[in-house]
Amino acid sequence: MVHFNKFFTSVFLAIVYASTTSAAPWPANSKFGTHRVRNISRDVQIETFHPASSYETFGDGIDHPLSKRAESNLKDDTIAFLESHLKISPSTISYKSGYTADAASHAYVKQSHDGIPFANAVANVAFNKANKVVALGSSFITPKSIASSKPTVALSDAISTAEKALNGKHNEITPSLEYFAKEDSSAALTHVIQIRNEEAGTWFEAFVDAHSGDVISVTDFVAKASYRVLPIQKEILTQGFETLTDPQDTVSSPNGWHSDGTTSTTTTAGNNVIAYKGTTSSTTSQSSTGLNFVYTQSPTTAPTTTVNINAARVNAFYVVNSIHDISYRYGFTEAAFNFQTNNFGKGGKGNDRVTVSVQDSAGTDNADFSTPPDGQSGAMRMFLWDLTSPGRDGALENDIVVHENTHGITNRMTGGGTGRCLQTTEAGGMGEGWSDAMAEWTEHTSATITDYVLGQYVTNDAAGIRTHPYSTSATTNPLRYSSIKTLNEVHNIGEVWANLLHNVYAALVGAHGFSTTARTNPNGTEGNVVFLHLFLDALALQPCNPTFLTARDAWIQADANRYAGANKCTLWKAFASRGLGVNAASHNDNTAVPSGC
Ligand SMILES: *[C@@H]1O[C@H](CO)[C@@H](O)[C@H](O)[C@H]1NC(C)=O
Ligand SMILES: *[C@@H]1O[C@H](CO)[C@@H](O)[C@H](O)[C@H]1NC(C)=O
Ligand SMILES: [Ca+2]
Ligand SMILES: [Zn+2]
Repeated sequence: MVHFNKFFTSVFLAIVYASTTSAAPWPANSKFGTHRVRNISRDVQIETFHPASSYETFGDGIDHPLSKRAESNLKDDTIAFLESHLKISPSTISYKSGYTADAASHAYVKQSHDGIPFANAVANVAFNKANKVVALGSSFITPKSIASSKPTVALSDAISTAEKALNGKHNEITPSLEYFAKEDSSAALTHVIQIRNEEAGTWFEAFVDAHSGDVISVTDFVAKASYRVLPIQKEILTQGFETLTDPQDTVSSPNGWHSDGTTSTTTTAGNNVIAYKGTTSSTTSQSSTGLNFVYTQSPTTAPTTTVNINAARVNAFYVVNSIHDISYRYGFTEAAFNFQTNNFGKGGKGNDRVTVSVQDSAGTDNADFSTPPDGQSGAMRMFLWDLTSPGRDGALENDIVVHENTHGITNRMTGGGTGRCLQTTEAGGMGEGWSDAMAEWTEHTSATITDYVLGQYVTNDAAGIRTHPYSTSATTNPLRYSSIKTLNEVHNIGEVWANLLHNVYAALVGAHGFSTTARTNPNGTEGNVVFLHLFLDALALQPCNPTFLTARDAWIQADANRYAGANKCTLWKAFASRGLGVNAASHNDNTAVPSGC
């Protein structure tokens, strides 16, 4: 559901806000799991609706109607299970995608009518290695009314409406026709059209009602960073540069970082990533033959000097490739909708390597990442920071690059590669949290759990860009599940989730120790290995637009699938320690753990 609140003067603006807040008898946080309010431009505000996902997890698993078949078939098994479990006709389901990973198989399904899929009424089913059903997330609806499947508004008219409403241009992606479940339980038929404005840094998917011509919802593919900056000049040391030889992991990147199997380069462009400035032809070339990219950054000169631009492109190329390789080892593969030009016949859609625009001129003191669906490149933009003299380059702060890159992982792995499943306020907030948690994971070097701070280099501030360090101390970081009630901005909500995950990480490393080879060896039993497995496994298991509660349940189920529940109590205790215990609900804390823990 969309409200276009046009406010042309600040007086009118105040009225609009006053009326929307006073009209609602419930607190703002009650809508975090199903809605999101976005400011499209200065005078347009949109509130979108996403049907709540129900979520069931089944521990060791339950049977489905085709369990007894000798040969399992993910698609058939999924349809048969949904038909029997949800008591629905197979004609109302369309299978979208699925894949088999090492701990579970995942299938993503859409509700459909007259052969036309629903955009936002989706389900995901997971099977364990014994071919039993272990999780079902579903936002299927029982529509009160369904619009005719024959559009009466022409696509060209829908495109101009969307371009005007979202202040951008339709891109080259062919629009689709999809049903859209509305808040009043009716189903609208919509033209789905991508609208982009590179200058303004926006990239939307508009749902234009194919009978009324109204824009009724949007997907926002951009996860914006918004950093709390403190313009205080303090002396902190930048971490020293090193020249690494052959950092690529050839299990994850079989042709290395500079070849897609057909074309080889000697620049910061390859199968997983292209790092450039201004235009994609402006990459960094090797500094000497043999793929050497040795450009020594000069901290005393402006980031825009040639050597510093090269250092930035090389560092961003290195970090994004490294995250590709690490996350690949833990399950973000071609079939799981990752970002690669060539998928080497291993499933998923290719031609979607990450594009990294360093020193992008569209902004300062920030960065962002857009995640369109599988088959379209993820787009990272790194900006310069102007809080110091000379300024600093976000592409040289690894935790910011990792944070942005992780938006691509979470948006692709949740809901089966659509880029549509972290759209509510609560799910978007967790998106920020996972990004911080991944940045933290990459920076740990031993079993000692230290507090974690993000963004100190660009701000030149030891306190970094978040309100608190992530910490096992509730004094250092008092954030709990219930803190969400008074927060309404995704990065602030994300801090609650990242701090929960920091405590989960500490508990797992406390129980199982630390592996120094975790980045390339996912087979270890150590706590940091276990943490990253559960992190990625849970993304694929959780429902579209997860809440803190369903995301937690997905971690518990991920542990059941991969480790037979060996970490169940460790996980519950860590979640419960910050209010996300078994009886937590509606952003109210609970510290209970299951009996036996
Ligand atoms: C949208 O803009 C209004 C007015 O500038 C501001 O008060 C509000 O916090 C913004 N909301 C979001 C979600 O950014
Ligand atoms: C991890 O285990 C798998 C399956 O046994 C094996 O193929 C792979 O080589 C192992 N990886 C490492 C890095 O030891
Ligand atoms: Ca892909
Ligand atoms: Zn972010």
